[in-house]
Amino acid sequence: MLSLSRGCRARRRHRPCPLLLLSALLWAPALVAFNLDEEKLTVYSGPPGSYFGYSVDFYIPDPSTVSVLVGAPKANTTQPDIVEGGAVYYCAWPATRCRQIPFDNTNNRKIKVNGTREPIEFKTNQWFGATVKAHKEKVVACAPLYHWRTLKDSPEKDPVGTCYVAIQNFSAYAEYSPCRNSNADPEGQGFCQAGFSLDFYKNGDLIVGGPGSFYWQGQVITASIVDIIANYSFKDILRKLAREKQTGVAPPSYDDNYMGKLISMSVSNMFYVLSVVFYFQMASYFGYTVAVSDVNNDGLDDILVGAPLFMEREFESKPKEVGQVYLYLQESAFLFQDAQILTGTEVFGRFGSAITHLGDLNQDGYNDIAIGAPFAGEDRRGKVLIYNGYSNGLNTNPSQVLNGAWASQSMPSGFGFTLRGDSDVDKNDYPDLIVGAFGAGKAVVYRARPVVTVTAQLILNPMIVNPDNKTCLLPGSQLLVACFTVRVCADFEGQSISDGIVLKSELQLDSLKQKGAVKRILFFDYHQSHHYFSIVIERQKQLHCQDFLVYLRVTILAYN
Ligand SMILES: [Ca+2]
Ligand SMILES: [Ca+2]
Ligand SMILES: [Ca+2]
Repeated sequence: MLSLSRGCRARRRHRPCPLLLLSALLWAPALVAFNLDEEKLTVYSGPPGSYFGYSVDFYIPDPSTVSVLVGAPKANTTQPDIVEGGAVYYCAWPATRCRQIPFDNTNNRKIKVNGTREPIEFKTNQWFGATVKAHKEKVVACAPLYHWRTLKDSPEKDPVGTCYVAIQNFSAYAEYSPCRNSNADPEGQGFCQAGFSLDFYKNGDLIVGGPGSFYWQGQVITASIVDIIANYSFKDILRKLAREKQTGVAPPSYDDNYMGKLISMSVSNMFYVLSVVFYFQMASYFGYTVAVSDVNNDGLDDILVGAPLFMEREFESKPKEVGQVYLYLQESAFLFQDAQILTGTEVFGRFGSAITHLGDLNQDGYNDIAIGAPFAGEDRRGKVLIYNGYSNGLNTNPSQVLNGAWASQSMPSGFGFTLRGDSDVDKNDYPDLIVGAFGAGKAVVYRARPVVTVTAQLILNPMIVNPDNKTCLLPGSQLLVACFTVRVCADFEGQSISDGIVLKSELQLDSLKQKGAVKRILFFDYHQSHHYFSIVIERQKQLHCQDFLVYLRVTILAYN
């Protein structure tokens, strides 16, 4: 049976009587419930201090299997002599146990220089698992603070970053470090920090962000997973892939300019760089997060950009750091409207630290969005705000706010620092959401509940009541009264709802009469003007009706 907490949409059709106004209240779940279930959670935990939950993703190697990947960039591993190298955990669903994925079991590789062996790389504190992304059965995770010695005679430590790829259900692994090459130092790719950001194209090719290349101009590198795996050798530390593409160096005016900038790419086989399109407030961290989703359902992808350190200034008052998210609706190919702006409400809440596409959570045809404010809320527990799409963008008020469960201690829990949506873990055809809380070492899976759409109507028989046509004899009296039938009908529908529902209903007669005024119509059986009842509907789209006999009260009636 359906509980009232299920679902989120309801329609009602009323047919008012020409003489008397009736109303039926179906206790629409929209009034009491939200789409994401905050009670039946799955909470995964990692080792204390490991920053478990810093990155999260769904792992869907085939349509029947969904599990969760969680990065813990300060976790210890079995790698000999490596301290806090970082790890990625595989967490089956619905079980709550996780295990480390053995991307790399090795110590630092060494070379012989002048007869002595010295490390050529430095995996301690490399932040492996700061990013993790999956595409079907392929998984990539990166260590953006991985350093290597460079090829110079005098040893150096350049933070080039590195990534590891796993395929075939974690049966084969390969390393990919595109900035580990002879183009060293800050002016080259020595400070690249490859894997600081990470994604896949729809075709399964990899996109790696390296923000530190070319004096922090940053660069984007793409490669095919097939190429990364092919002929991979652990000993081959310098390796250039034939079909790899890298964005190059720009003029020095683009060096480290601190202004927000956004470079977006189409998710296709082609490699577009849309150029620097938007500039915003100094140091607002505009572009800290970017998400793509078609929120207004016009078939064109729209872009969301987070600026979690945005300062709001009101008149002469002190600026307040509240964070903002900008939604750019795409009007035609690569032409965007002015931004719709969502502003955080809590100072230092870091609204916009994470943004994720959720899919259509409430099944109204428009994609929905989750935005993290990881330092917001009581005791800085963190919040995640759900915004519903509609024909003109996003509703400015969140439809639901998820609150973190872990109070800030030595550090905030960071609930909402990472988000991942638009995958269905429990196979109920509704998309679910993972929220990371790395400060508390947690990752939480929220499942979306099915949506029930209810259609209800009132039908009067006869449609026009003649007060002089007194045909009903009131029980226990000799009085004849004018009477008629009120029929209440309802049906429901919804994806993945196989069982019946119970609608708790209230029927009010003469409902527009002011409170306390004498009602002109009463139920024949109860002599009251309102009645609570349940409508049991066993199947979808099956109209269920209930009849109630009512009568017109006679003014001089001495009936109590
Ligand atoms: Ca759109
Ligand atoms: Ca929606
Ligand atoms: Ca689901």
